[in-house]
Amino acid sequence: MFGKVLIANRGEIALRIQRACREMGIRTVVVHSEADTEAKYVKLADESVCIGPPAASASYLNIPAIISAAEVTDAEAIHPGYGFLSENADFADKVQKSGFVFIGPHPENIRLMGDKVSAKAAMIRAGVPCVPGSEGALPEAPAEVIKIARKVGYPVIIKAAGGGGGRGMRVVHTEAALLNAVSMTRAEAQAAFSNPTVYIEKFLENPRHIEFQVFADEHKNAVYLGERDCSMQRRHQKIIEEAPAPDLPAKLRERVGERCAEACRKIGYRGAGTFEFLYENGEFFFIEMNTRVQVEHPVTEMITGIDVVQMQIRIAAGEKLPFRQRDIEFRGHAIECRINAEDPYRFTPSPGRIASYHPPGGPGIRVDSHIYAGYTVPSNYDSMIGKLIAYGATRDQAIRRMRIALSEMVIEGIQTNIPLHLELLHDSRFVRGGTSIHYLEQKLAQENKAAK
Ligand code: MV4
Repeated sequence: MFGKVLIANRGEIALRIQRACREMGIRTVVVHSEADTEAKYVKLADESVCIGPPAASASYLNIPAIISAAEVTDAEAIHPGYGFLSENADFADKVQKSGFVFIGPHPENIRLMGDKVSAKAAMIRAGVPCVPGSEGALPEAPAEVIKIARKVGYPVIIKAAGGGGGRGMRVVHTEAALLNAVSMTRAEAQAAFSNPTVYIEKFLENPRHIEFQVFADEHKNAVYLGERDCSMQRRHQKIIEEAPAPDLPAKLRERVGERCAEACRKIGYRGAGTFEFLYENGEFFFIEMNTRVQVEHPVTEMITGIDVVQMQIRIAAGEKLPFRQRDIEFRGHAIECRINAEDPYRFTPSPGRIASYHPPGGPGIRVDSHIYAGYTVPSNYDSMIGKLIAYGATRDQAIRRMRIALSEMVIEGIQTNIPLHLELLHDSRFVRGGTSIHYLEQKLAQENKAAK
């Protein structure tokens, strides 16, 4: 096992990785920007290195500075967390070429999944069910584009190969709008990703977003750790996630999970990964694969008892998966609320000093957060300041515990989205379970109308 790991991230995930390392007896180095000098995980780390000014481009995205920090502190491995450089194949490459272990997949697998056209082609070959659409990249010839869209059937969605996570897409309802939409998406894709490649898919009107967590080691073993329902989102920002997905038949979970694990073996995947699907009318359609640990990993940890971050570190160190698929049991239900420093209804960021903080507790409650009373939430980064996770034997129990925890949680001095979460935990459609990816935006639009 490694003696020292460098954490190339900030906020709650930096603290989460640090806790995993501690438990494993690994010393930690944290790199931080000038805006994060006062952060709790910086003080708690065995060593810390300031790598630049607040702007992420000058610090958390500064590859040479991070690699230098690993060199001067003699770290053996680098954990990238999520966001920032976590899915940057060139970073993973440079980490390895500089003699460090990248705690994540092989760079080729990151690259494969970063290009959504090659990702989809690999998944089709591996037998993972995908959304019907163009076979690979859309050709240039207008007549060909029209032919493909007709065959797929309207409405269709044009997506950029370099996009993902909701960037670079356009829905098209009629043939009259098709060619213009394709050229606009191409132009935007060129500007945003330096890659004009686009592809086409059948547009699914009212799906749920369900993703499968997988793990693979360097010894050809791969397992799935069940799924998470992340449908409660606004503008591609998830706000509530849960595991298991409400009303998902066990047989279907098994069938799709096995396909994901098999795909990992086929592509020689290593480490943690997430297969994102749209789920509609009892069918799964692959859209993207994430090659990092995800924000919502705790709900998987709660229902499996497996420490996802420790597993990442063990696999990176070359260990075998310590379990087989049949050893993994899904038990109970877990819900995660992302706590954001923002106006709960206008969603404008609310950075600043936290005057007081009272975290909740009690049976089945977990708080993953780096905040404390007196901490100043910087304005330079994402507004997520922590995650509240509730576990219960049943979904109903998890909901009841989450309501209590939210009502106990006090964060003063800044605005947070706790009031929105409280409202959602009492929303009859959420309580019933299985709402679509459009539910929250539709609910907010309704409430806005009612207020006017
Ligand atoms: C789609 C879709 C409907 N049909 N693809 C958005 C983020 C990116 N990961 C893929 N996305 C979508 N792809 C087809 N063929 C609808 C979305 C989508 C979405 C997906 C997951 C979670 C939230 C979403 C919000 C809007 C649109």
